[in-house]
Amino acid sequence: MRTQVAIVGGGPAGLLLSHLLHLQGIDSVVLERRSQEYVQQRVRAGVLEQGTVDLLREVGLGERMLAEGDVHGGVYLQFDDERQHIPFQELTGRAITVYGQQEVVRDLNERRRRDGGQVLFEVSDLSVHDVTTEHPFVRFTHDGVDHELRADFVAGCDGFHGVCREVIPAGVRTVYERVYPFGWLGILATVSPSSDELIYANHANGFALHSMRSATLSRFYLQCAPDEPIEAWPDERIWAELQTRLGTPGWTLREGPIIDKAVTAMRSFVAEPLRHGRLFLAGDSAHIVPPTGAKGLNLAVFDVDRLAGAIADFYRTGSTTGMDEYSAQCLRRVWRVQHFSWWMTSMTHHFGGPDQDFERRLQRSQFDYLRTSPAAATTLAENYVGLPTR
Ligand code: FAS
Ligand code: PHB
Repeated sequence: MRTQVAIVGGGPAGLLLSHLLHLQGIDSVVLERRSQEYVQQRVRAGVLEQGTVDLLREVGLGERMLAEGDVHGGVYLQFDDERQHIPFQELTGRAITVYGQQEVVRDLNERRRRDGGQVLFEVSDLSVHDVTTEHPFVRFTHDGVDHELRADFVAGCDGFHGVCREVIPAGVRTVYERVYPFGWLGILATVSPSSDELIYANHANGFALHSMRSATLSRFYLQCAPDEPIEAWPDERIWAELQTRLGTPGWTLREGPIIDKAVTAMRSFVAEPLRHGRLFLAGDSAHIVPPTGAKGLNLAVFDVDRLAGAIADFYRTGSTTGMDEYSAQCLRRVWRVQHFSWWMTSMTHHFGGPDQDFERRLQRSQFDYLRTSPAAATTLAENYVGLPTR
């Protein structure tokens, strides 16, 4: 098989890259390990930055997002039972859109199918070769048949647990990592949201987040132990803890059937560089942020927007400038987002340890500063809605 760009991974990064390249008349093949059903039902991100929304609309993927997504002009921060609003729209003129990652992935798959794109699901035994030559290739098995896909470039969009990052030799790759002493219990419930916008709460029992997917589907997260067995969280305990951590006088949290729950570990991770010869990493294959800043998906979109532009330049003009600058350009945004996500996590979670009382006093002061200082609130707002991407 032959193509121009071999894309490993059919998550949001890989599919969007394939679409952006298609719009520039560039061929690609997407190789995905899981089934289409699995990739489209996997509950992950829910918040789209202004820049992500603008890009998806520009490239013809805005129809359902604009019709079904929910535009939020702010977010609530809560310390114990004190809740305050951070008005993004007022402070920055920009907003976020709440629209599930599964929906974005579904729209992308539908559009690739409509445009005759090649997305192969359930591939296995995938390996990447010769990325430091002009003729890289990917070996894989599909429907029991072994294949060799030759390409000009390989895009590693295979997430944190993929194979592409490991292709960059240890001597070339530098890893920066922080693993947090807690995880998130993520819950999906068929009950209408009890808030018009997201609530991030720092309670003495730990962090809690009230998010949503639609007028009938709510999403919640609770700070828990990183390796917490899901059996430790029967539905009654989940609702009791959500009532406690999100509770504030005069406000009621509606309860309903829980249809999905899973525990996610929390880490900050960056692997540098994002390019090795003709292999380019994008999205979670190169960087992971704790989801407190709602940035992972948005960062993946930023990467592939940059990568598609760089590859299109090469085919159009022969220039390698965009490709040569790709890693540095992405890393500038990656580290800004890493800082913001770590800061949001540090401000709202319990780290335990001997000085946790001192830590909590600091968190309290941060909360009060955000309430009283427009400058501080603007810092949070402009990072949360996403700094301009162009
Ligand atoms: P993905 O992991 O989504 O996709 C990689 C794809 O590659 C997968 O489909 C995988 O099956 C495939 N793959 C892996 N190895 C392969 C191989 N060897 N061969 C072929 N295919 C292979 N981000 C936010 O912005 N907001 C949030 O609220 C948020 N919540 C999250 C909740 C959870 C539980 C998790 C885990 C992540 C969350 N994130 C959130 C981050 C998430 O959205 C990621 O940033 C986003 O999925 C990144 O997209 P990709 O880089 O495409 O990686
Ligand atoms: C979500 O809706 O899943 C979500 C929202 C905000 C976050 C993390 C997750 O910070």
